[in-house]
Amino acid sequence: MLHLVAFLLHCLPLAMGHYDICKSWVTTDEGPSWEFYACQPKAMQMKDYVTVRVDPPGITCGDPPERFCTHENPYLCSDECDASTPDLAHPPKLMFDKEDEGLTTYWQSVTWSRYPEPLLANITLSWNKSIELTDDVVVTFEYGRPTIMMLEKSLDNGRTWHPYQYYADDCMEAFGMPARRVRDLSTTSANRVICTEEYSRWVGSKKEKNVRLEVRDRFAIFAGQDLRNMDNLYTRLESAKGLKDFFTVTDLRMRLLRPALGGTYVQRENLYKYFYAISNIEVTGRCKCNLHANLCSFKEGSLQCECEHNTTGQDCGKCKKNFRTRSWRAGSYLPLPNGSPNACAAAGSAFGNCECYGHSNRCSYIDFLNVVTCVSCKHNTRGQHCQHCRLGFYRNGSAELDDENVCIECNCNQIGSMHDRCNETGYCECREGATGPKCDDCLPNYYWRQGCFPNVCDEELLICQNGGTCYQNQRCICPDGYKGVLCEQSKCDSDKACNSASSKYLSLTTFLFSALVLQLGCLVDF
Ligand SMILES: *[C@@H]1O[C@H](CO)[C@@H](O)[C@H](O)[C@H]1NC(C)=O
Ligand SMILES: *[C@@H]1O[C@H](CO)[C@@H](O)[C@H](O)[C@H]1NC(C)=O
Ligand SMILES: *[C@@H]1O[C@H](CO)[C@@H](O)[C@H](O)[C@H]1NC(C)=O
Ligand SMILES: *[C@@H]1O[C@H](CO)[C@@H](O)[C@H](O)[C@H]1NC(C)=O
Ligand SMILES: *[C@@H]1O[C@H](CO)[C@@H](O)[C@H](O)[C@H]1NC(C)=O
Ligand SMILES: [Ca+2]
Repeated sequence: MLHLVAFLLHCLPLAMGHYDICKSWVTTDEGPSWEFYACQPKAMQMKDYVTVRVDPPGITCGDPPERFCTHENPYLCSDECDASTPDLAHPPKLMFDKEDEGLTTYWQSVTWSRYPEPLLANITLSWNKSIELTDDVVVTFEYGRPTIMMLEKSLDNGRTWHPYQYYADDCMEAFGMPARRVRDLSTTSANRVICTEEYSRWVGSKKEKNVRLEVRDRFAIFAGQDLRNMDNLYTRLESAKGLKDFFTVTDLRMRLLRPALGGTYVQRENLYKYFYAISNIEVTGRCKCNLHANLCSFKEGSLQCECEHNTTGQDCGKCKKNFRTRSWRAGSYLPLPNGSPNACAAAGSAFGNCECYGHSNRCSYIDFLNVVTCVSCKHNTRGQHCQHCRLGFYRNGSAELDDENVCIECNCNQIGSMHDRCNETGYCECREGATGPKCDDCLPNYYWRQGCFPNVCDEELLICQNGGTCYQNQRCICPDGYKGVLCEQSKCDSDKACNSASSKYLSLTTFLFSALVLQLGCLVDF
């Protein structure tokens, strides 16, 4: 018996916080049943599942063939890179291959023949799947590490990018940032993006080849050296905002900004020794499955969580059909040691038949109506089952009823529309003169000015007269001497004291005309 206790005591800490099983068959007082736990897949070598892209095109050496030499042997430039000869080619895939013992294989860039134009290269690693880093990212450079580079990450399959870490032999000069070390970060700054000088200084190309993103050292801030106190790390990952996301990526991008210089300034007369060469990129991580899967498989070219807890999706990010009584939630590492599965529940399992399509976690019984109804419908839904859209929203035709995007805001133009409701296809009800789905346009012959107003003037029917010009359909700008909405009225007709230039001219013509009439009158008289 004592032995058994000792055995259990010994084993318990090991079993703690592993999160490696999603469920187990247990016997309780009410008979045997499944018990569910938060679970996650094992960490893997993620380089086996990566697709790589090297930019710009033509940055890989060997096409055309090119000579190069090393910082150690700068005057023996007899090495050759030739893409058409397998032994002399250095394609990108050699950053991820399994190397035979003693044989280093590497991707290599062209040399810096265009100096002083910078030698820039991007290496983008994509997984088409969110993964959580569990160990350092280690990039191995042959022939010296870059003197300036940076690492970027994406969380949305490459749509947006964020800096991850900066590397330079002089951080202030290269990036305007003070040099920091991850070891000096504290619990409140564990997810800070830093610039480090540790991996960029010249120490000889054979001595130190690796550039790291220190994931372990950041974990150690919480879990201690040797990562003994993982429970504390898991607790922090749940509670510290942004910490989990810091270690999550779908893509990584290395931006190589300046190659190794051999510890001195650039020697223009021998540019054959400046280039990048990477023999290995180690990325250790696990599929992000939101603690709903302990297996992740590679299917049809993509990683995919094998979801449990009645969840589904590439990251187990939603509930399976017919299991959407509650909103989906990620599993939690807490409480220790087994966490909470936060499983999706079948319709009808909680409150009779009250389906809320995943827009509410709560139902309530309304006594006098004798109905069960969903409470606090989210995602802009309303109704007994959260099956309608709130006022001012309309149904998204391409979304299922249990989709978070099921209701789309009407977005009616406040001035152009009668109210902020819209019909089932998103059309708002417009005030007179306004048009367009959102009533933010004007009908022909109307102009927009805090609403639609009928044109005062235009180029067709309501043309400004007497040389007037139409200002934004709002009014005619009349020349001197004319007035009226369309400048149709001469000021002289009503105003006896015409003293502008044009009215003088007019009076002159009137005078001449009268004189002519007088003369004609004389002629007729004869
Ligand atoms: C590398 O990627 C960045 C964006 O992350 C882009 O601005 C830059 O132009 C790229 N450089 C090359 C050489 O393709
Ligand atoms: C990315 O993964 C999704 C989901 O597995 C898949 O449908 C899609 O085809 C993949 N895209 C690429 C470019 O591999
Ligand atoms: C998921 O649904 C199945 C029925 O299809 C049920 O047997 C199982 O217990 C459910 N799992 C969880 C975690 O709720
Ligand atoms: C409608 O729903 C689909 C599916 O979820 C979503 O991709 C799309 O963005 C939604 N449309 C709008 C306008 O929100
Ligand atoms: C919504 O209103 C627009 C414009 O009045 C109309 O074309 C459309 O058919 C209406 N949709 C529905 C579902 O009534
Ligand atoms: Ca290699």
